[in-house]
Amino acid sequence: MPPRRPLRTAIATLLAPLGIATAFLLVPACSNSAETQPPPPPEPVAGPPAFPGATGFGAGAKGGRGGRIIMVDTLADSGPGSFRACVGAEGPRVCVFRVAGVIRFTGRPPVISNPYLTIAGQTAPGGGITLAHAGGANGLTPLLIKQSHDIVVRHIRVRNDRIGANREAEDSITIENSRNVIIDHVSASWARDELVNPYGDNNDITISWSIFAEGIPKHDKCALLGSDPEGPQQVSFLNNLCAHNGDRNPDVNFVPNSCVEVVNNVLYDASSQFTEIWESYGGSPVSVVGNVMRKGPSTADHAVGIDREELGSKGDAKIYIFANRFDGKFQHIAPDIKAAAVPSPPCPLTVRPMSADAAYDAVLARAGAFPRDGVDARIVQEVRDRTGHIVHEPGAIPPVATARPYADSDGDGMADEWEDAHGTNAARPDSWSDADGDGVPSLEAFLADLSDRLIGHTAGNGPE
Ligand SMILES: [Ca+2]
Ligand SMILES: [Ca+2]
Ligand SMILES: [Ca+2]
Ligand SMILES: [Ca+2]
Repeated sequence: MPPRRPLRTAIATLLAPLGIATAFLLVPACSNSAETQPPPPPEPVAGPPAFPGATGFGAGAKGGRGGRIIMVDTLADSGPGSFRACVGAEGPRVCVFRVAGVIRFTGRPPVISNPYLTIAGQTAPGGGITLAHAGGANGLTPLLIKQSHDIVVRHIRVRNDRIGANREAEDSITIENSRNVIIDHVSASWARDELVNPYGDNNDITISWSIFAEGIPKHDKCALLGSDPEGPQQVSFLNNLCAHNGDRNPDVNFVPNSCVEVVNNVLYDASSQFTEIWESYGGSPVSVVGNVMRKGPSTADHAVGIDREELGSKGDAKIYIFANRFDGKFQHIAPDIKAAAVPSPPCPLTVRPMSADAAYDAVLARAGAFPRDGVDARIVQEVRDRTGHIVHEPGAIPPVATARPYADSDGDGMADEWEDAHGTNAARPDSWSDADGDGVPSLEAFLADLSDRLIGHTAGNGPE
C-alpha cells in the first residue's frame, strides 16, 4: 500500500537532496497529478502467447506455429540455407540457426512480408546472430517487416556498422503496415534513423526486453512508436533499455482511441528528451508507468523526462503517468503535461507493472539479445556507472564466437538431448506435438528453454 501523504512528503524531502526520486515507493512521482490512481489489474491479451512469457499487445502473434522448420546454416546473403531464404519462404515457418556470426546483406536487405514467421535467434550456437547491411546504396534497414502479420523475432542483434546512402531508410528495425508482431530480446545500434520504428498502419505490436543504443546523430533516436498512423493502434513498449539516444525515448504519436503503453523501461542518457508525447494525429492516449529515466553524460540540464509536444496539435493527448523514477537533474515532467494528464490508464495495461526499481534491475540484467555481445555488455555497464555518451559514428561489431550447433538428428529444430528428456521422439519430427500436454507445442517449449538458459532466468514479467 502507498504510504499516506504526510509520510510520502517527508520521505521526498529527505531524499530529494540526494537526487533520489521517491517513485520507487510506488507513489505517483508527479506532484501535479496528485489524484493519479494506481493502475487497475492488467488485462493480458487473450489466446495462446507467442511464447511462454510473451507480453503486450503483440503477445498473441502466432509466428510460425504449426509450420515448417527451416535451417539457416550459412551466413551468406542469399541462396539455400540463408536467412533470406527462410524469411522469404511462404507459409508458417520457423528459422532455426545452425551457424553463428554476422549475416551481412551485400544486396538489398530482405523484406519480411510473408506472414507466420518465427525467427528463433536463441537456437544459434556460440555468440548468436547479428544482422548488418552493406552500406552505400544497399545500406537499408536490416530488419524490415512490411505488410505482414504474425511475426515473432527473438535474440537477434541488428548493428548498422556501416553508413547507408539514405538516412531515412536506415532504421535498425522497421515494422510497417503490419499486425501481431513481437520483437523480444533484440539488440540494435548505430542506425542513422530510428533504432526501432513501427511505421504506418500497424496494430498489436510488442517491443519488449530489447536494447536500443547509440543511434547516430543527427537523428539519434531510440524508438518512434507511431509514425503516420491511419487508425487506432495498440502498441506496447515494455522492459526495454534505450541508451545514448538524443530523443524519442520513445516517441508516442497516435490517433485517439489507440492503446499505447510505455512500461518498465530504462531510459538512459537522452540529450534533449526522454519520452515524448505528440498530438499531431489528434492526441495520443498513453500510459507511462514504472520507467526509469536516468541522466547520463549527454543529458542536458534542460532535458525533459516526459514531454508533451503541442506543435501541430490536433487535440489533447491523454497521458497517464505513474510511479516512474527520475534519476538526476533535468526537467522530469513538462509543466504542460498537467493539462493532458488523466488519473487512470486510457486503456487497461496488458501487464502488471514492476516498480521502477525492480525494472531497473531486471532490464539491466536481462534485456537484449543473448548471449550478450561486447556492445551490449558495455552499454549496460555504462548505464550502471553513469558513463558513456552519444557517439557520432558507428562502432565495430565485436567478433562472434563460433560453436558447434546442438545435435538435431531428425531436423525438427529440437535438440536430441532435450527431446530425450521431454518425451518427444529424437528420431521423428514432432515439433508441434504437445508431449507434456500443457498446451504449449513442444518446439515452443524447447525454444523457451533455450532462451531462459541463455538469459539465466525463467521468462515472465515478474521481478522474482
Ligand atoms: Ca525511421
Ligand atoms: Ca530433433
Ligand atoms: Ca523429434
Ligand atoms: Ca507442451
